[in-house]
Amino acid sequence: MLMGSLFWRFVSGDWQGLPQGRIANCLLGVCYRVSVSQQDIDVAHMRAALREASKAVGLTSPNPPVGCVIAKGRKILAKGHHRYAGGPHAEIEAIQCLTAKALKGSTAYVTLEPCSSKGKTPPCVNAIREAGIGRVVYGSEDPNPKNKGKAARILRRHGILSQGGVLLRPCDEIIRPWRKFITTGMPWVIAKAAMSLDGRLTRPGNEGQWLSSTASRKDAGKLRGEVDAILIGANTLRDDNPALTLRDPAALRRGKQQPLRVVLTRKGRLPKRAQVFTDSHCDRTLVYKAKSLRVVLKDLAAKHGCASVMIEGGGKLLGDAFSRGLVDEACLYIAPIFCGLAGVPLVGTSLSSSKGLLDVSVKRIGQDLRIRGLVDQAKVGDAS
Ligand code: AOF
Ligand code: ZN
Repeated sequence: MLMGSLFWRFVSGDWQGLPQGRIANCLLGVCYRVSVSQQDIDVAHMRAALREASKAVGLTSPNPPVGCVIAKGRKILAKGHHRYAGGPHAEIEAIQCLTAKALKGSTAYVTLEPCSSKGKTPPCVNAIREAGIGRVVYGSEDPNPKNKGKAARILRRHGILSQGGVLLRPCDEIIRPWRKFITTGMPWVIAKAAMSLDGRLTRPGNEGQWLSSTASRKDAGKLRGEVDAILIGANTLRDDNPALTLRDPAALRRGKQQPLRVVLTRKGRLPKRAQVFTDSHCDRTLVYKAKSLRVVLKDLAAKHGCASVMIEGGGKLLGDAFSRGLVDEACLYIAPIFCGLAGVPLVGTSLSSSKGLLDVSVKRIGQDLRIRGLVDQAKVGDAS
C-alpha cells in the first residue's frame, strides 16, 4: 500500500512533500525504470514468440498456431512452436530444448494462454510447473472453453506468477481464423479473386484465363499456405481445369500439407479427367453435390478439421458467399484491364446491402493492386 501510494505520488509529480523527498525520488525513479524495462523485455520476448507462432500458421488445424520462447532476463534460452495437431504444444517444444537447471526460475512467453486440460496431449500448465518455470507471460486468452481463463489461477496456486494480454492485438490476429472455428464451428472464409478494373473475373472471348500478372499469382499462391481448403464452383473446374495445389516453396519447407480441394456442384456432371481428379494429390479432392455453401463449410470444419478455407471462384460461388454473409476476409488482385459486360462479375448476384472492408491493406504488385481486408459484417460500405 505504502509503496503504491508513494509510487503514485511520484508518477503524478506530487513528491515534493514526501519525507526525505530526494531519496524517495531517487529510489522510486529506480523502481520505475526497472519496471519499465521489465515491460520492454516482456514485449521484446513476446515479439520473438510471435515470430515462432507465424511459423505455425497453416500447419496446425484444428489446433491454433502458437509460439513460445523461454528466457532469463534479456536472454532467450529456447524457442518453439506448435508444428502439427496432435504434436507437442509450443511450450513443450521450447521446454524440451533445455536442462532442468536452465529452466529453473526462467520465464515462458507464450502467444496463447497455456492449456490446462488434457486433450491429445497433457496440459501445458503441468509441464510448466514441473519444469520449475517461475513466471509465465502470455498474449491472448484461450477462446477454447476447455481452457479459457483457467491458467492464471492454476499457476498462481503453484506459486507461479502469470500475466496475460501482452501484445494482445497481434497475438489475437494470429489466431483469428482459429478463434472463429473453435467458438462457432465454422471455418474462417477468405474470398480470393483476380479481377479487372470493371470488376470482372474473366476476359472476353478466347483471350485466356489470366487477368493478373505472374507476380500477383505467385503472391496469391502464398495465401494457399495459410488455409486448410480451397473451394471452387463446378464452372471454374470446367472452364479453367485448375490444379489448386500449394506450390510456395517456403510453405512446403515448413511441412504444410496440400490444402483440400473442394468442388461444389449442383448436378455432379464434372470432367473426370480434370487435374484435381487425376494428379498425385487426387486423394485431397472432395466433391459436394447439391449442398448449400453453409452446409459445406460446417462439414469441412466438423469432419475435416478445417479452421480456414479460401474461395477461389467463380462469380456464382463468390456471390453466394458474399450475399449469405459467409465471407470473413477478401483478398483481391486488381489488374489494369477492362473486360466489359460479357465477363463474369466478381459478385455475380444482387446484395441486399453493400459490404465494406475493415483493416484494409493495399499493396502494389507490379502493375496490379492487391486489396486485402476483413469484411465488416455489421456495417454497409461507406461511400464518403
Ligand atoms: C497451448 N499451446 O501450442 C497449443 C494450445 O488436443 P490438444 O492436446 O493438442 O489441445 C488442443 C487445445 O490446446 C486447443 O484447442 C487450444 O485450446 C490449446 N492449444 N495450447 O498452450 C499450444 N496448440
Ligand atoms: Zn498446451
